[in-house]
Amino acid sequence: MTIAIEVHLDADTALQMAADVRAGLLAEPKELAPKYFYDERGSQLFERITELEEYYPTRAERSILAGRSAEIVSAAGAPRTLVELGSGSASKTRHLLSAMRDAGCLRTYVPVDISEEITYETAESLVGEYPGLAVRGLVCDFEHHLERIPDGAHGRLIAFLGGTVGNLYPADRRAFLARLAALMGPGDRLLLGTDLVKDSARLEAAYDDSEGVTAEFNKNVLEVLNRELGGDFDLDGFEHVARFDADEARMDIRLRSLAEQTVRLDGLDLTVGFAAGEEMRTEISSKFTRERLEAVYEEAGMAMDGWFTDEPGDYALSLARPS
Ligand code: SAH
Ligand code: AVI
Repeated sequence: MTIAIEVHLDADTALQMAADVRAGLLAEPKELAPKYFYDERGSQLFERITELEEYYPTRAERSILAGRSAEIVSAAGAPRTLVELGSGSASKTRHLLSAMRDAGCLRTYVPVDISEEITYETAESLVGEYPGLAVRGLVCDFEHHLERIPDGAHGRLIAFLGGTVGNLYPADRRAFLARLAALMGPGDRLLLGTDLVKDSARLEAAYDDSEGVTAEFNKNVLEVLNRELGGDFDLDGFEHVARFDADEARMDIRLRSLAEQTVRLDGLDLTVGFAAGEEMRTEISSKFTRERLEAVYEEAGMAMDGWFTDEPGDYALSLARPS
């Protein structure tokens, strides 16, 4: 079989979501985890974000992959398996897959994503585009199910693109990368996409676009809570807020309550109040420098092995090995 997809979104995942959301809504200030953005509509909205003029990271990463995938694949030791964490539509991944095919090493692609629909669609398109490719997908939460990633006897390239690592809080990121390092064999390499620190006006425009797509993406998390947890959030009762926090070097994305209001979530048997102007954080998006990333790798038990940026220096892909 060329496509095999394991789904690990089970009763435990639903319980985990319920527990996370309850804790986040009862916290001070309130907070939701960004992984809950990505239902089918959330994935589609993210795809629209990647096409926006203001949202440069996707274009920047694509330009690096378009120019340097052959070099990356060779530096990674011509691996037979490409594992991709948070694969989504894998639109930029084609450059890596094509470079692996051209190097004669491509055998298996392992997309790992929490969003079921987009993972099936991506797997189907890719087997059509790369004859002979085996796709072994995992629909799961990569923060909980990393150990389910299949072993690769001939080395794996583990790609984590798009800057999604920046959506993890520092403590979660540390734990996640340390677990990943522990799973990597000496022949495995991580290819990590990270957005770089830059002018705050450009960053804020990238996360608050003029067409309002990012605002819609942000508010979609309330739709997810309404559907999955029997909530009655009124999406018009909240506005999108995106600020660059220079001290933490990260975008801080929130929903601000436009009025005093009460929200009921039957699935949690919970009623929460929002004050007028109260903000609930829905996402962070950390921005890096090379030095900071080297330190991030070191504390996770990895070492940087390669550094590739786009022409203006907006975005970086780095290779890392377990140390
Ligand atoms: N790699 C793509 C998509 C980035 S969007 C790109 O660069 O354009 C982030 C992706 O990560 C989404 O597809 C989302 O569903 C997935 N994702 C977010 N949190 C996740 C988690 N905890 N476990 C698995 N997938 C996750
Ligand atoms: C997926 N992730 C890297 C995006 C980012 O840039 O942090 C998600 C996003 N949020 C708002 N716009 C894009």
